[in-house]
Amino acid sequence: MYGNDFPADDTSGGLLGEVEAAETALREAAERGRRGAAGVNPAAYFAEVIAADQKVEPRDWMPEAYRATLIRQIAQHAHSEIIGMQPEGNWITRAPSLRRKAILLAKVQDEAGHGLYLYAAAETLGVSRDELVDLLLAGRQKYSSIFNYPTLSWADMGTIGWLVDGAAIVNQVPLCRCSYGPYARAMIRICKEESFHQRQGYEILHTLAHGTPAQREMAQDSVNRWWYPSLAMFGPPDTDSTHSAQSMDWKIKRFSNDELRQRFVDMCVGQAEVLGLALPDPALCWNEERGAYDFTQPDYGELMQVIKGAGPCNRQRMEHRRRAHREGAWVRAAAAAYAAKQANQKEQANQKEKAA
Ligand code: FAQ
Repeated sequence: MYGNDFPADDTSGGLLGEVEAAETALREAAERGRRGAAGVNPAAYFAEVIAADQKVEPRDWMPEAYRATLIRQIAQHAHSEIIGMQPEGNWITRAPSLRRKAILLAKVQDEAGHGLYLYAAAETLGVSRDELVDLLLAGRQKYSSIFNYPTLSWADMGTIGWLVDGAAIVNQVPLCRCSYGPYARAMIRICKEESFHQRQGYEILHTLAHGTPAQREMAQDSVNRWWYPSLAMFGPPDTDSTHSAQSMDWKIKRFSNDELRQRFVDMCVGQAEVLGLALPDPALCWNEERGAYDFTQPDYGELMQVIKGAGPCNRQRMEHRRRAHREGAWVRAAAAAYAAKQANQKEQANQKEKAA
């Protein structure tokens, strides 16, 4: 399923089939219904649900650490989608044609939508979107390292789609089988949209790679800059990953950071060949024994620096987000006033109906 012989129109390496399987499993789990809810020890029931590969739902008892892990991961994921709009937003006004502009605009809007689904999934755990946004703005929650790198050329729009959305898909398809129902359901829809995002990026790069020498050079330069940061998106190596073991026991994560990174590399090699672009790793070579590619690991020291806030664009990204939040205050106030007015009108209409 993760091999290189994907059909030409499926640059996600056939992963969409896995999304559909997860969707069917979710439906079947819902149909089977919940067993033994009444009078059962809640911790035992939680363990049973996890062991049976069923879904934990918001109304269910869950260990506080499970809840906290989910809030941390889903919030980080939501913030990534919202901050992730900035590097591409930078190129909307400079897209080379109306067609490219319309597509990029739609993609960036999708990212806002993904952020909203994810904040809504996090809210089912008893935390409000406002609280999560405040934590991000106060620098107390993270977002993905990848969005702290600059977008220097139009080719970066192609590479972000191919590599960044590609890495996101490899990471997120297993999350469609996450043990927490609202997160798993949000991920199904997100992965379907990410697949389109990846294809549009691949198509931009394919066009550039088969264009003029200058366009080809721009595409190669872009792949050279984004390759290692994309590998780093999967997180620290398994030996340094603080949360993986527990998250895998709880079936929040289904694969370790290194397993997913390897899948991504194995998927990209064949795709780079079709593009006619080189991956910037002289050590990349097929290992017959492992049935996988050997590759140079990203610089994890750099990843930690970026996570701590010292990446090339961390300051700029956060300043922009804080400014946008400040400048959007009147929109939030207007929306709240409108909602209150509507609720008031509805209440008055109800009372009138009762009195009549
Ligand atoms: N960046 O113990 P682990 C996208 C932190 S969405 C920043 O391995 P875990 C769509 C980690 O939080 C991209 N921080 O952690 C798009 C933890 O810190 P803490 C976002 C990172 O959670 C495309 C510490 O390091 N995707 O791209 C990173 O088990 C194009 C130790 O790490 C998701 O969020 C990193 N790269 O595994 C949008 C997917 N890696 O909290 C726009 C969901 C690690 O202890 C344009 N998240 N850290 O202080 C996950 O799958 C996981 O959270 C991992 C990390 C795999 C990211």
